[in-house]
Amino acid sequence: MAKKTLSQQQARRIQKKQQDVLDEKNQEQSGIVISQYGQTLEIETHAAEHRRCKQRKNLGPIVPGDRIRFTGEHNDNSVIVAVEPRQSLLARPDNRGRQKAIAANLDRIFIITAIKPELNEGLIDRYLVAAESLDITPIIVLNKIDLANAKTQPILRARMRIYEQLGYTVIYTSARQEHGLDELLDTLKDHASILVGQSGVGKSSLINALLPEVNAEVKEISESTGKGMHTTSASRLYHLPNGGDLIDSPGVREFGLWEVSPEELAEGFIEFRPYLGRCKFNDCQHEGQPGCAIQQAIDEGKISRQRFESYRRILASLAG
Ligand SMILES: Nc1nc2c(ncn2[C@@H]2O[C@H](COP(=O)(O)OP(=O)(O)O)[C@@H](O)[C@H]2O)c(=O)[nH]1
Ligand SMILES: [Mg+2]
Ligand SMILES: [Zn+2]
Repeated sequence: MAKKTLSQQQARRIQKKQQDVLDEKNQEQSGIVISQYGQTLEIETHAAEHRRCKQRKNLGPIVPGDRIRFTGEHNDNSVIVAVEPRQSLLARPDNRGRQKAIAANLDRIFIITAIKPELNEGLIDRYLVAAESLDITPIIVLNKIDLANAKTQPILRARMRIYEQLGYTVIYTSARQEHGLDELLDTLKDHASILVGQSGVGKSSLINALLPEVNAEVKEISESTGKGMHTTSASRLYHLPNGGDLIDSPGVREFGLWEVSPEELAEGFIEFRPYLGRCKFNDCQHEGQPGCAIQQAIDEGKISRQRFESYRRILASLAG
């Protein structure tokens, strides 16, 4: 059989195609995704210019915080052609239970708590587990410190000490009295962060205090329930005045526990880590089984009972 050879015309066509690919590569620029509205993405170019882009097919979801490469010169011809590998990806189940990407490349999760609605360690522990399972550094914020008085202040500090002793940073703020905001800004500086926490703790108020341009909707706490209402709109990446980025994602702010396995849950209690895998039985449930290393650590005061009880409660809720 005659060997198949390329006609000169075919060869020229292939050469041209290769040249087109090269040209396109040379025209590629890098940018960061600011926001996403359906098929359209708003990106920021290296020159800090904002641009509307389409995305090439098969790139999958592209979300705020994504580092991307794009081609084109203006809003009408710009196309995202590649997404850089992500350091982290925050996702949550949508109403059909499928994982929906929310934000990329976050490296800090600020867990916002308050004095009203009442401080709830169980919720803090859930958020800590979620952050630890994503390998994103959690920071705990106790907001509305203006509501504390000489009597309650030391009690609150003592309750937060358990977290400080675990090595977590705790920041005391008042969005209302603009207290602790400099410390908050310092901790946000040079990081990509998101604020999470129960409805009504003051997330929107803090975002407004940090980023006046955002104008997040502050909801009056309903008198009867002590809780705020939910609002949702698109997530967006903001640059903080002192450096660092804050991704504001109203839908995810109130989001509780990302899906974790029982193993991830135990790993998410960082003080358990040295003892995991050291129980006598491989399948130890840490519920009074003989030779339980976790139980021994509790008895020796190395793991607090409060945290262990919290672990048990979350474990029970996962099974349900
Ligand atoms: N006393 C006090 N109230 C605050 C503070 N921050 C927010 N609030 C109030 O708490 C309520 C809920 O605030 P919001 O920012 O909407 O909470 P979000 O649901 O977490 O976004 C509003 O009535 C705010 O005015 C604070 O530092 N001190
Ligand atoms: Mg809010
Ligand atoms: Zn055990």
